[in-house]
This record gives sequence, structure tokens and C-alpha cells, in this order.
Amino acid sequence: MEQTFVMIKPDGVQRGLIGDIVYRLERRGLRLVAAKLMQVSRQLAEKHYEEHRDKPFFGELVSFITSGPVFAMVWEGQGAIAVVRQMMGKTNPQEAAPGTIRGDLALSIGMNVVHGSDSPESAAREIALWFGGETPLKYERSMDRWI
Ligand code: RTP
Ligand code: MG
Repeated sequence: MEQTFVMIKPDGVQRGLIGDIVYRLERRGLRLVAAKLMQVSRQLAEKHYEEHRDKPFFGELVSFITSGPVFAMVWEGQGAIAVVRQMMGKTNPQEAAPGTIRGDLALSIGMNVVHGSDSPESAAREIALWFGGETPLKYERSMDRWI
């Protein structure tokens, strides 16, 4: 069963969108296996986004992610990584399709509400980085056999 790391960014938390985003992922059939509301340190933000270290927007990105609490989660399900990326929509919300999280809930590329791992390698790295030491729960819901 595939696992992916999902984070509701500070704009999503401040705008009261945690419930909306969790609702969408749960209704799709994905299963929440770890979650925490947390203030991100500069060190964690830089490590999380290290692939973007040399980009012109890196400083802004790290300032934004550390600007308020985020809701960090691990979601599990068949094809979870690609499914969540699809549900998030394009990075630039102005190009994201209606029906996607960014296409429904955001307008600017800098404040695009949600992060999701972009590959199995990223998912493994990010789950270890954000939930290192904590093991995502293993459990079955009675509805899982219908998904
Ligand atoms: P994320 O990592 O946050 O899930 O977003 P993503 O995969 O869709 O996009 P990525 O290329 O990884 O970029 C990470 C975040 O950097 C900001 N960004 N700004 N100003 C710009 O041109 C620019 N490009 C990217 C976005 O907030 C993006 O989510
Ligand atoms: Mg990314």
C-alpha cells in the first residue's frame, strides 16, 4: 500500500481549510495514518525544499512555510502519491483545473495551500524527515474493502 506525505501550508491553516482538504482526501478513499499541527523550523523547511535551494524563490518559500503552523500528514492508499498530486492540481493555482484543491481554493503560486510528495523517492524521504521515528499507524477501516 502506497504512502505519501501531504502538508497543508500556512495559508491553508490560516484560512480554515484543514477540514476541506482532509474531507476531499478521505472521501477519495485515502486513509490518514499520521498527522500533526506544527510550527516548522527554518532548518526543516530548508531540508524539505532542498531541491529548490538554488531557485530565486527559495528564500520566499522558506519564509512562507515557517510563517505559521502547518498540518503535516501521511496518507495511504492505492497509487496515493499520484492520486494526491492529481487532486492538488498544478503548482500555479491559476493553471489548476477546477475540482482540484488548488483550482478550487487558491490563486497565487506562492500561496498554493497544499504540498504533496511528487514521487516514491520524495515520499519516502519526506515521511522520514517529517515523521522520523514515529511509525504511521497500521489499521483497517471496515469500509476499506469497498474502496
Ligand atoms: P510543493 O512542492 O509545494 O508541493 O509544490 P509543487 O511540487 O507543485 O511545486 P515545486 O516545483 O516543488 O515548487 C515548490 C513550491 O515553490 C513555490 N514556487 N514558486 N515563483 C515561482 O516561480 C515558484 N515556483 C514554485 C510554489 O509555492 C511551489 O508550491
Ligand atoms: Mg514539489
